[in-house]
Amino acid sequence: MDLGSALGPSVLRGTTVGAGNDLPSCTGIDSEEVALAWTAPSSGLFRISTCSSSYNTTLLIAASCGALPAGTCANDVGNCLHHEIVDLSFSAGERVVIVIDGNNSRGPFVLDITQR
Ligand SMILES: [Ca+2]
Ligand SMILES: [Ca+2]
Repeated sequence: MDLGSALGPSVLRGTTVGAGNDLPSCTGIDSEEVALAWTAPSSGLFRISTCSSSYNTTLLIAASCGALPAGTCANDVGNCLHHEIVDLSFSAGERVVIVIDGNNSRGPFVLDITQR
């Protein structure tokens, strides 16, 4: 799925249940995941968060699908229990892949992408 340059809290709600386990989780024990493309609308610092999700998420942000599993990996990062809060700088028009995976866990997720 391509999110375009969408921004905001709850930019995408979904579930990893039934999404298939096609990509390795960057930490812990692997689970089903959802992979998204996103393009930075402007240059600057952005916060990518699964803080409002309902299971033990992991986040992997990579330059492309071909680059996986290399990328910025987060599990229980950002003082949000088992969810993730990651701040990254992007250039305007930079396209990245966001993988919402789980640490031996799957369920409903809420993805927030906000500019800092
Ligand atoms: Ca996975
Ligand atoms: Ca986690």
